[in-house]
Amino acid sequence: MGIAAALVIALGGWWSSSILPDSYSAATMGYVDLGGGPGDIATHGHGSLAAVSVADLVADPNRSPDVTVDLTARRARLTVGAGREIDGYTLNGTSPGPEIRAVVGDMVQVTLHNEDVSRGVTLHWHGVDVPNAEDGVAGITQDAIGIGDTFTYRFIADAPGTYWYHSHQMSDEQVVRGLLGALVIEPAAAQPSRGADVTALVHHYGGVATVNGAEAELHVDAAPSESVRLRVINTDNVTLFAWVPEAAFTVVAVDGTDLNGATPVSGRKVRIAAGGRADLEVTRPADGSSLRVHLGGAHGVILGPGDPEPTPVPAEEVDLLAYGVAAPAPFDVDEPDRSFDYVIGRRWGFLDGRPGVWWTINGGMYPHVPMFTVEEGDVVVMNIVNHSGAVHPMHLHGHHALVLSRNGVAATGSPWWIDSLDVENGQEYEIAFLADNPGIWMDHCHNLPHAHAGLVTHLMYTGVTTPYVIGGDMRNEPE
Ligand SMILES: [Cu+2]
Repeated sequence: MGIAAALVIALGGWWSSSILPDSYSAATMGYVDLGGGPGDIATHGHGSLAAVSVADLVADPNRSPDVTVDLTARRARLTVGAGREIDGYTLNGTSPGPEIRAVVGDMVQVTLHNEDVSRGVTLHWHGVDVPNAEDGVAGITQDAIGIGDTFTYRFIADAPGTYWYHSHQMSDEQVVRGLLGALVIEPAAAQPSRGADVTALVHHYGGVATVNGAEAELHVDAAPSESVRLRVINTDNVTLFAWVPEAAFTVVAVDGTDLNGATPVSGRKVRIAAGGRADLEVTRPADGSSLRVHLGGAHGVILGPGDPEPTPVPAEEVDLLAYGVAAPAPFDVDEPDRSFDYVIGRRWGFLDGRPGVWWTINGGMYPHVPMFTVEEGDVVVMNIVNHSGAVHPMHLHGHHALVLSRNGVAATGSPWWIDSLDVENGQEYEIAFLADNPGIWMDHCHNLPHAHAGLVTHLMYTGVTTPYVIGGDMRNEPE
């Protein structure tokens, strides 16, 4: 056999091994990675005699809701920019959908109805560590909701902070086209008022930058010396930088968790990863001038009247690794039960039969990727390494992780809890989390085209199975 023929055969084998079946269980994809902990590789995704279905991992079914929301998803022509229109989606007739507000401890119940979205819809509660059955991932925690059908999500709003919701069926297409909204969980006790509490949800529609759906500055009627808590939500696929000219501002929370001992900064920008949030405390100057808060290059928020002059983006970032005051971790990060590597690369190969240069995880291409496998109660350390040539906003569902180090430099600031972490090319982040929320959880890049191109794997608890499949009759396609 000639070299050329051998090459064709080898390439054919490589190609055919990349083809995904019409339907498959996410629980059995890839290979088991036990991270140095105990476990039985043979039961991969097939559970055990005592298997628990993701569908049974719900919030207390006997508790009545404190917040009840009905949302209807529809196809729509969205007006963007000066009279331009794009094909998109609305929730209750708008995009973003209505902001959902709850108080910590509330039982939130959201019924989602699909009026006419042919490929089906779901909602994922980004940053809220909901029970697994409520996570909204088509093909893993539920089937996509077909036309005319409804699905009810129920979860306890257990941590005050800034979150958002978005579809996790064909998310690469549905999120960018508008199936999303803000979710704010307020602290329990009426805290001493520090001024207005304002949400600024940033999203690009058809390439047009918007704040809360409008292609314009968001004006906040703040008095001189008044402080505003600005909840910035980055719903786009790329990093958002926020900055305030000269004036000091404080980064009071990141990804739904207040920072400890945060102090005012000036002349710096704040990085908000795709999917991430930052709560900024900004104060209108005492002299009565208005203040412009930049959210990316296009629009932002103006405290006070008028249209203050834009200012260039600062070169320096607020470094959250050393910002604020340290505090002990709630679990022993020095003695993890499991340690995983999540090494992101890029090389030539086949993804579902398509040749190209695709992302890799620990050297393998989707679906030949690790299934990070844990037991409930484990302390888990994950080392995320990126040498793929691009930045990746990494998002683990169902858990918040504590940043331990970056490029070998230990964190010295406030505990920095993340659910969406920008890992730049050449960077290495060590994070830790407590495995306290059983289920099968996506652990993926939130630059959604990257996820669609295979930058996806899962965290699975032993003994948990899913009755849902990727593909299948409902054509579930979470990315
Ligand atoms: Cu990415």
